[in-house]
Amino acid sequence: MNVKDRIRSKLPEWRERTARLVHDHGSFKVADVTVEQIFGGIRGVPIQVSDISYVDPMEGIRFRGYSIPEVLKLLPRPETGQYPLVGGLYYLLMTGEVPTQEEAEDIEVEWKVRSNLPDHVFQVLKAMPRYTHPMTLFSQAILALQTESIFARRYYYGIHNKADYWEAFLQDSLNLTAKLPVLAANIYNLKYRDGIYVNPEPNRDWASNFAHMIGKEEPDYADLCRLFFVLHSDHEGANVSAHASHLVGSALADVYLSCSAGMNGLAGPLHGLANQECLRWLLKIREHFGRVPRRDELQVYLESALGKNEIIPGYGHAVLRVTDPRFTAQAEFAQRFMPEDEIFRLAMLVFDILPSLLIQQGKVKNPYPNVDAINGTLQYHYGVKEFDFYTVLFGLSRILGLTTHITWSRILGKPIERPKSLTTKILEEMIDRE
Ligand code: FAM
Repeated sequence: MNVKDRIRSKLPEWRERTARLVHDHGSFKVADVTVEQIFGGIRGVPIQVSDISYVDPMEGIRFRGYSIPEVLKLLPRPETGQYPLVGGLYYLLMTGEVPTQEEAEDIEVEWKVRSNLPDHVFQVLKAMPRYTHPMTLFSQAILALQTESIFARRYYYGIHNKADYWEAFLQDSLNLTAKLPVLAANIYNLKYRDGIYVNPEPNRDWASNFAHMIGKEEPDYADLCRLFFVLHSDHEGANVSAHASHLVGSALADVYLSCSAGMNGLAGPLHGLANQECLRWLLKIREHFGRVPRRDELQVYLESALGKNEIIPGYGHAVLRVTDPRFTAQAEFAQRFMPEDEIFRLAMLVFDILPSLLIQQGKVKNPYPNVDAINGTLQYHYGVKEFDFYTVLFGLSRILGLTTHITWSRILGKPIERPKSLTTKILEEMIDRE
């Protein structure tokens, strides 16, 4: 398998680089931590090193050093599509190299071969009440798949050379990611299409198979899936879902246990659920006016909302200080494929007016849109109108990043995480002693 060989060829260099940093500069102080940061969600405190992706405040995410426009330009595409093969993106994340067409297609083939789901997974899901949130089903399904973990089995039977763990983690990562489209699509079908079960087709790529299995056959929607799954695949190593899965994995929990944990974090309303709020807000504006408002009408509406200290969904970011390039990439898609869509026009009108109002208000650190300001708009246009499902789409993509982080953590032999907690009294005494 090419991806495994490519990773293997890079191991010595990366292991040596990490070991040298710890050996030569182990006592170098990276940061101080303030009381405010401890009580404020450890905001901004560097807690780990990960080379899969990095969010630059002024530029947005870079995957293995490549910006979003570069990734969209450089990655190989399918014959029938205009956006990259997700298999190529996975190759880039895993190896750090832009794949050739053949290398990208190799991953797609690996995924096809590994895509079958054991029967018990949907038996578990079908036993759940109908009103179960699709993210709960998604996380449960990943947990149910843990029965298939190659690492868990090998560890039980005694692979004790730490330097070899990563190979089993890579196998588990490929197996889990291969099953995600059929898993997510059939959760959609279970929830919203009377429980029909659709199998993947051998001649389709990972993303277009997902589109096919949820019954969306427009070629544009397959391209939107490719774009969406590439854009959401990673957002460096310290956000809630990435850190949750990294933490669980540090106890040598396998890929399934770790990714299920990551998905439980993503299911929180402050993380992955935000995208549905944004679409709901845009629809509320359209309903308020009975149509897309004129510019002057929207300006008054937004001024009034900010006057009442309302939070505008889809705007602001904890790290970014510019328009999220993932927003821009999806806006360009919409401009090309659905320029007349009413909700898209409304989203762009908000984009035109709101940043300067937020700047005038002077509170928000980033007055520009994040990716959630447009995600739902595009899905809604293509008839994926079940808001609850949007976070599963996000999760399906994000596991590409999570599995890469976990595999590389094992490659680099990262230890179990064990930060320290203090009591309030100890903290007060520390301050008094200063
Ligand atoms: N509309 C109005 N006011 C906002 C705002 C917005 N979109 N975003 C931040 N503010 C306010 C915020 O309430 C705070 O006010 P107070 O000082 O009165 O408490 C002030 O601006 C400073 O906040 P900040 O430091 O700029 O933002 P944070 O880093 O604390 O929070 C976000 C970042 C993303 C949680 C925040 O901007 C927000 O709630 N945005 C709307 C929800 C959203 O779009 N979430 C999706 C985030 C996305 F990137 C993701 O993770 N999926």
